[in-house]
Amino acid sequence: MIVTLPHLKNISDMTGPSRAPDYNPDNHKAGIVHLGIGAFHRAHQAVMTDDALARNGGDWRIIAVSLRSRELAERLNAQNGLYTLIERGPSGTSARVIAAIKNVIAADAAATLKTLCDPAIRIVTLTVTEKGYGIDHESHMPDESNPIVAADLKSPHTPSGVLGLLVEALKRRRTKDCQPLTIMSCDNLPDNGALLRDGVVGFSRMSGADELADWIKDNIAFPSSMVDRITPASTTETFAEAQKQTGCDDQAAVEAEPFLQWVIEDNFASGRPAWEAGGAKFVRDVMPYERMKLTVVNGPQSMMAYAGFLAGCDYVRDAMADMDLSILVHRHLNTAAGLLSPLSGVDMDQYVSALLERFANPAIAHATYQIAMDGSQKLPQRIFQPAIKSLETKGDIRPFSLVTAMWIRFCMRRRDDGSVYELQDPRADEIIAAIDSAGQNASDIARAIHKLPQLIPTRLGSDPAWIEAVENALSNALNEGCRAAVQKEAARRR
Ligand code: CS2
Repeated sequence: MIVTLPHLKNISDMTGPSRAPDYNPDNHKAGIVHLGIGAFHRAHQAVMTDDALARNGGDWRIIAVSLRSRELAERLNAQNGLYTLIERGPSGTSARVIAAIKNVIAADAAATLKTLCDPAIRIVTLTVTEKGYGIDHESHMPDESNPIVAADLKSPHTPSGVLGLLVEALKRRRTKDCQPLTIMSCDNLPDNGALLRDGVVGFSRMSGADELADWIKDNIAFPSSMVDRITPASTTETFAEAQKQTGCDDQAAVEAEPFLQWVIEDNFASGRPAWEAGGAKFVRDVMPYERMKLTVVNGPQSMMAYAGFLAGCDYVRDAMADMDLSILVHRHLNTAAGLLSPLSGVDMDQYVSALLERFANPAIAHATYQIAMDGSQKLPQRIFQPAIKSLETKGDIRPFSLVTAMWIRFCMRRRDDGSVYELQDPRADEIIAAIDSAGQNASDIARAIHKLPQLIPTRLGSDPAWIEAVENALSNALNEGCRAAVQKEAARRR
């Protein structure tokens, strides 16, 4: 007999063991617009907002925006914004239903703009991924070669991209005399508050609105923030677990590890939810936390993504269970941690050992291919910056040159067993063209990639020791195979 479960639509529909929200969401209006409704947002900010609403109340529910795709937005709207968060740890699984999201705007720029201009909205948050801003990460200026930025600069009154929407909304809010807004990036980028502020101010100037640009600088808060939670893409197993936990069909469920960290610069223009209820930490300077996260958490993840994927490990937990890769993870972690200045309140040894357990979590299937996506946008802050620091302090550059070589090898889109896969990266065409025109030789390929503009810093590309290390690792991978190259590199550590 086939039993059809009800859709998760009302808290009263729930019948399973999952925790229900501890408040009545209907008693709270929206105060936040969130751009980018991916799994990361649903597994962190929405969760802490749920905690804040339960403990302190307030009109802080979230109107989320799906900038490009309609599917997930429609699913969430059909569920009144409700979804199940499944936490999978080594000692078990638990679930709770989150009610912080009021509704989702599905790929509708005009509706997004209108909502951004609603005087009740006091905070705009973003998780749009590293590539989603349309801002050059080096110069902090809008990237005019980005087609959406270019189109929005041409028609600033009908924007569809992040910068265009924010600037037009700020312009209209200013005329309406709305409360000043706080705009906060939650993406894995260093100094993400300053990056976004400079991008928004720069866009405003480039569209001819100098006075608005000055007003934005003086009136709008752009706090930086760092988020850490391992969140794999949802699968049919996520949805099956959500059914078990809630007794309802939930096609918007997400899963994550139990660990959750959010460090926020305490700089808000018109109030904020009591996110400390969910464990958020408010600090004056987020930068050291961000650097720690990018180099110690994300760096080794990228290593496992490229070396692990090519050596046959589909998930991070498989890479951690592999003797050679696990040696390389330890090496990378310790080298990266050694480059950081001590951070008050953080015991680095404990942080590192907790991290090793997080990576090895057998209950989380974090795909190496998922992390491998968008390497050109991730490696500068995760790998190249610490590599430069290592060079400058005469430290070990090999952990970083290995990731760089394995990333280049990954960009060749073929595993050693001949299986092919897609290179998902906004600069894929350029990277593939550089590799194809370089021929078969490791040194030629490595040099061609180093010549691509605004990718690998010249500080590295012009260093003979760095180039030699990348070429050697790439040559091992090409001549002996990726698995053998990983074994050889790990053997140096034994
Ligand atoms: C991962 C991150 O996909 C990726 O690039 O490295 O999403 C990572 O899992 C999170 O930053 C952990 O907080």
